[in-house]
Amino acid sequence: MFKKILIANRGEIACRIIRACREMNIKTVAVYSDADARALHVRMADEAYPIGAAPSTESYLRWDKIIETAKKSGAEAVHPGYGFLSENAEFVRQVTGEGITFIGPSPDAMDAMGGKISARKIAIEAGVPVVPGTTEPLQSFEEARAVAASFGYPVMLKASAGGGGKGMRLVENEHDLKNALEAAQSEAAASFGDDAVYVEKAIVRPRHIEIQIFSDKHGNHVHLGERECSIQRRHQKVIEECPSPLNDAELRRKMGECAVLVAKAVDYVGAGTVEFLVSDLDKSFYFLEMNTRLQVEHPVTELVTGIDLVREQINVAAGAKLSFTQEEISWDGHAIECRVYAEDPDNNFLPSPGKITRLRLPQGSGVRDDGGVYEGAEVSIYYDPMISKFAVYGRTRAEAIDRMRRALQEYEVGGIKTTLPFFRQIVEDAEFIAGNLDTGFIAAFNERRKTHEISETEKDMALIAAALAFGDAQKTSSSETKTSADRRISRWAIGGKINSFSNRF
Ligand code: MV4
Repeated sequence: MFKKILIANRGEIACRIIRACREMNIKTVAVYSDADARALHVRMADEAYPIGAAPSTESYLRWDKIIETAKKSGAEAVHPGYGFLSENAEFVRQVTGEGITFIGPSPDAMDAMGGKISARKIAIEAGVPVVPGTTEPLQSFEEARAVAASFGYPVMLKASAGGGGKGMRLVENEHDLKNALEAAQSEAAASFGDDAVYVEKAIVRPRHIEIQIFSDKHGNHVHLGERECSIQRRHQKVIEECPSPLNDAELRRKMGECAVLVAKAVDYVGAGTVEFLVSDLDKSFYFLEMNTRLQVEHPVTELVTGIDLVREQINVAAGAKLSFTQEEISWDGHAIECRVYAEDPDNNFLPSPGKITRLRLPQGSGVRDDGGVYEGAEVSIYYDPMISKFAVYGRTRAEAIDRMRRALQEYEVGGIKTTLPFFRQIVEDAEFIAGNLDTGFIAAFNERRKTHEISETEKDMALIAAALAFGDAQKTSSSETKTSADRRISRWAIGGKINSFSNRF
């Protein structure tokens, strides 16, 4: 077993990994940029080394400096976390070339799953369902028209060089195809310098459901169930849950088996996630891509299965067999994670960097906060604005939602704006509570929010009109008498509403 591990990351995930190492009595080495000199992960690690200036390209992406630090500190292994170099096959080759263990899959598995087209081909060969579509770029409008007609509308145009939804176009009928194709090609050329576009059958009301898999170096591959990740904003996950509200054991088994087939096909080692699109209409599911790293949202799987995924990563990297068999894995209860971003939900989620002047974390039963900040810490502009994520756990989804509501009442962050108020609205939303989630949830929620605000404003205006009319009536008909209590109550009630109205504008 390793005696010392270097964490090639920052923020909450670096802190999370350090905690697992501490529990395993493994020394930790942190690396940090100039902007992170006083960061929490630097304080928590046993040793910390500066590796460069604030921009990631001069620090957290500088694998030469990271490897140099690993050698200088005597770290026997490197944990990449997520993002940065976590899916960089060349980095893995450099690390292992120095006789240092990379805590994750092989570079070949990363390369195999790194490209959308190669990943799709592997899934097809493994017998895993993929979205009906062409993998080769369209050569003409005529070809696009013929292929779209063969799938039937709606279809989805996608940029071959794209990802994360960029360059995607939903086409409802043949009449819209030509313009949509030209728009998709020009956007792809502008965004990726490559105008190649392919077409797929569009999955209507898709859910994003992903399967956690785990493999060891002895050929064992298991799945740890699903995570519902449909609540996304601009293809960025916001709230994740385990299990999916679909909560269908047969669907979990089938998707889990498919995810394991993909892991086997690339001789996977370590923690990985296979993403699927699931139709909310008929629960058909389709392979999207595989992430060859630990994911931000891994805590909801840990809470429901009781397995510490980071501990398992370290054990597997050190050569141990998986500490569980597929049959030993069970799912109990329900977990929901909210990602706390330093963004202003009332200003189009613009980043809100600055000093955290107040931080009160939720505590008590069923609450877990994976944070990377502290009161007084600076949130900088250089890195992903997610400052922490908290997860709640309950025996049922309803209990977890009650706990999420309570935790949000306790959670306070001062000095910067965060997405907390946004979660406080979502947790009251009937569609969210009912588990009616698909990838269009946030767009629909924002519409509901707008109409709700309008109806609230209309109510306020009606109250103001009534107050003014009441005032006039009082002047003209002094003969009418109202008990003082009535008058006080009505004035107070109306006055209060007016105040709330005026406060809002
Ligand atoms: C789709 C789709 C519907 N049909 N493909 C968005 C980015 C990338 N992950 C794939 N995406 C989609 N591909 C077909 N054939 C709907 C989406 C999609 C989506 C998928 C997952 C999570 C959020 C999403 C938001 C919008 C669209």
